[in-house]
Amino acid sequence: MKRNITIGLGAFFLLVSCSNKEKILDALVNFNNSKEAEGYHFGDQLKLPKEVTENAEQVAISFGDHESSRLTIDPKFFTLGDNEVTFIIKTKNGETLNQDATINVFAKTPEQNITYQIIKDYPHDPENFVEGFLIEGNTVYESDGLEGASQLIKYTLGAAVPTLVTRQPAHIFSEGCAVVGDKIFQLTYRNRKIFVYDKNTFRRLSEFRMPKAMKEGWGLTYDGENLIATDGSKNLFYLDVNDPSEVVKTVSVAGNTTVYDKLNELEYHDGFIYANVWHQPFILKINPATGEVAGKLDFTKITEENVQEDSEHVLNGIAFKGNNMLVTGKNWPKIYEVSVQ
Ligand SMILES: [Ca+2]
Repeated sequence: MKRNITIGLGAFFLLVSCSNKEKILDALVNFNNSKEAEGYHFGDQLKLPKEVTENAEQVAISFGDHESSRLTIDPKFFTLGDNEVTFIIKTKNGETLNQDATINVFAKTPEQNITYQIIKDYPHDPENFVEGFLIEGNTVYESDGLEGASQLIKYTLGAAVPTLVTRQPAHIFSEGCAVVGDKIFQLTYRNRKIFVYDKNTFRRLSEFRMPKAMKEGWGLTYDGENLIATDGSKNLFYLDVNDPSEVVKTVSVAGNTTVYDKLNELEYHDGFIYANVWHQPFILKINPATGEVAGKLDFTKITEENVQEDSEHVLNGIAFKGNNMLVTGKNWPKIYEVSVQ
């Protein structure tokens, strides 16, 4: 009889423990889901539901390689945009519960809607799958992608015919490019190489390994001090111009209500970084000090006109001609000159 009572009690405690565990995790999941769209700002406290706090001895947030028991959106641990974390809860009855969550951290100030006027357009070779695009004076430097079709070209704005071309071997997929003095740097998509050319002759001068921290090579620009690269995430990677296999720092990007996870072609201009987002019809103006999106230019109309034939023919080219922006895309037949208001 005594044995049965023990088993009965054991089962009872097991049941209580199970339902307690479910109660804690359900409450945490509901809480995290409800906060995902709303997001947080740096300095905010995480006010976890009482089902968690009343039953927890300790709550920690794991970021994979590090952990924090402070339930604050501290920039020491969190980055702007989405943060994939795991809540680790030590319950009062000695259990450890894990729950994954996405915590979004947004910019404090809403991004400005930047107005513009298209004042002119120029021809662009619709064969070119643009991955890198910039202009110096009247000379356009363009890096075009796809395996078997990758090349670096230069041409005079207005004439789509290149004056200089260097093609890549078929297995190389070229991505963003940036001019630094007399050199031009060219990223590759998954070849994990960064090529350096003489910009006047396109003679290849050297190559570097892409930094391990970057998943892939996407966009590239130069701010006068560092190269800045994207890898298809929310991050801007600052690379040492003397050794671009070294990451100097990483800046994560987010808007006031939006996570931007696929930053692509870039252009540094007048203290800001301009980036387009893969498969989105707009260009972001990013404050490089914080990663906050300060403004946004909406190019829905020209994107719709150019994307009709193929959904991959997305906006992907930003350059500055003086203070006017030049915008183009993958296989677009035009380059648009935009006067930014
Ligand atoms: Ca560019």
